[in-house]
Formats: sequence, C-alpha cells, structure tokens
Amino acid sequence: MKHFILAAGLAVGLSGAAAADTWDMPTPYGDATFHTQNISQFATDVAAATDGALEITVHSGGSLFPHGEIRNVVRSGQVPIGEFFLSRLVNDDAAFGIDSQPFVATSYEEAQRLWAAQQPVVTELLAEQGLMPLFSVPWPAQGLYTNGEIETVEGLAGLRFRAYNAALEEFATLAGAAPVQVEAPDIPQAFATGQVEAMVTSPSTGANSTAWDFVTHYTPINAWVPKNIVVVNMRAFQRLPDDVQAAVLEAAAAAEVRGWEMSAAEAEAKTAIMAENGMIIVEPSDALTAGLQEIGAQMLTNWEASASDAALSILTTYQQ
Ligand code: PCA
Repeated sequence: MKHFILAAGLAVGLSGAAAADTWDMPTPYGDATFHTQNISQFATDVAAATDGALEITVHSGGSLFPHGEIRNVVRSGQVPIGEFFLSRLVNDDAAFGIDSQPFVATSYEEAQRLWAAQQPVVTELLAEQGLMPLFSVPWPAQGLYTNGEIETVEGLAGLRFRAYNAALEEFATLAGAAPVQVEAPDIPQAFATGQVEAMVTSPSTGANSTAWDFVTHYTPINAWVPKNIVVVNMRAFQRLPDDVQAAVLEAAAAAEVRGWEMSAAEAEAKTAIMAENGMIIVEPSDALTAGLQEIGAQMLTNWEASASDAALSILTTYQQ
C-alpha cells in the first residue's frame, strides 16, 4: 500500500512538473559523420539534464526531410529543431554564405573569427524567420578529389563536378567544370554511375564516402571552412519550461565547443585514412593555388555585389 501511494505521488509530481516532450530532429548527413555524432551526444545531454523531460530523436541522412527542406520545416513548426549547411541560405542573404567563399577563412583560427563576426548577423536574420541558432560547427577545410593530379585550374576544365551549394557551383563553373548538385549521402552512387568525376569536400566526407573507390588523388587546397548550423523554432523553444530551455542552451554551448574539437581531429585522422586506402595526397602546386585564388577573388567580388549592408559588415569586422 505504501508503495502504491508513493508511486502515485511520483506520477502526479511528474505530470504536474511538465509532460515529457519528444522532438523529432531532421539532419542531412549520415550516422558516421562527426556532425551527426556530435548531435546525438547533444540529444543525450539534453535528455540527461532534463531527466527525460525533453527527448530529441535524431533522424539522420535526410531520412525524415531532404536537406533542402529542413530549414523550411523548422520554420513552419512541422518539426521543432533541425540541422543544415549554413551557406545553403545564401539566397536569403549573402551573410549566410560568407563561410563558403574561397580563401576568406582557411584555418580553424580564421573560421572562429569569421563565425564571431557572422554569428550576431545570422542570429538576427534567423530571428526574422522565427528561428534561433543553437550551435554551429565547421567541417574540416575543403580539398580537391580527382583522378590524376591537377596541376593547374585548366586541369579541371570539362569535368563533371559534384557541388553541394551555390558557391561551389560558381567555383566549378569559373574553373570551366560542369557542376552537378549531389547530397553527401549520394556521393558514392553519383561517382559509380559517372554522374560526377571530381569534387571538393572535407576529408570527413571524402573518407565517409570511400573516395578511394572512385578517385586517385586528394589535394588539400584548404580553401574554405564551411559550417553546419542547428536551429530551433522559437515558438517551440519558448513553450519549454524555463529549466528545460536552460538545459538545451547549456548542452548546445557544449556541443559547439565539442564539435569544433571533433572537426579539427577529423581533418588529420580522415586524411590518414584516405592515404591508408591508397589515395595519393598531393600538396597543391603554386600554379594551382594561384589559379584558385583568382577564382576566389572573382567570387568575392560577386558576393560583395549581392551583399546586404549587414553581410558586408561581417567582412569588415572580420578583416579588422
Ligand atoms: N561535407 C559536406 C559539406 C561540406 C563537407 O565537408 C558535403 O560534402 O556535402
């Protein structure tokens, strides 16, 4: 009897506090991706810190919504939280795209400073859409995957080139290549069927897509350090009890720090895995670097021409 009363009391206590919430969270990249692993840890941390009052179920690899839909479904409130590649929002405002401009920020140190300048602007722009950023984590610097060594930009001419956003499409076009949009989980299939024959991406995505099965060379041009971002629907967030909101923010801050560390560790580890699997790692020639820098300069001019004052202010702050 005593037990029964205790159990009943506990049940009332719990439901009086807050009904447990379950949030579905769509993400674009697969389970082997460090971003996904970092997000799973974030979800575990939130559940632990809230005693299960908020459970986040991660739906990775675009399984719940395709990448291109994730921002929209969080915005509309169809799901409360999601992850996407930040610079895919460049059509909303150039501010979202600065981290995918070649040779603006090429190291983690520069990427940190760029994010510090970009974060307040991005936060304000997302607020206009009813979204709030929780954390943002970079990919390792982006390198070139080809069959055979590419000694100058001319070596890319005519290649079917896998792209993941508008900036990379522009980059490929300026290099004389033919861009084809392919989501990360579809890379092996796109190479296997001959849809694409070269790409620029991180060692993480290169190794996760077993790049050695379809290209021979990796050239770490390290031209940009683009980021993913995790956003929450503001109304969904505000509906959470105060202590749960605080727990989410705390877990998010930890996830951002952890994610940047994971990214830095990946860059080396995944390049080593590609070498172990027989890929030839070649430093870019001076001629290739010079040619790519010219493309970068052209792209930045185009970016500036399309940029809002807020977007331009990011560059000014960053360059100070
Ligand atoms: N991997 C993702 C985005 C950038 C990266 O390194 C991709 O290739 O789609």
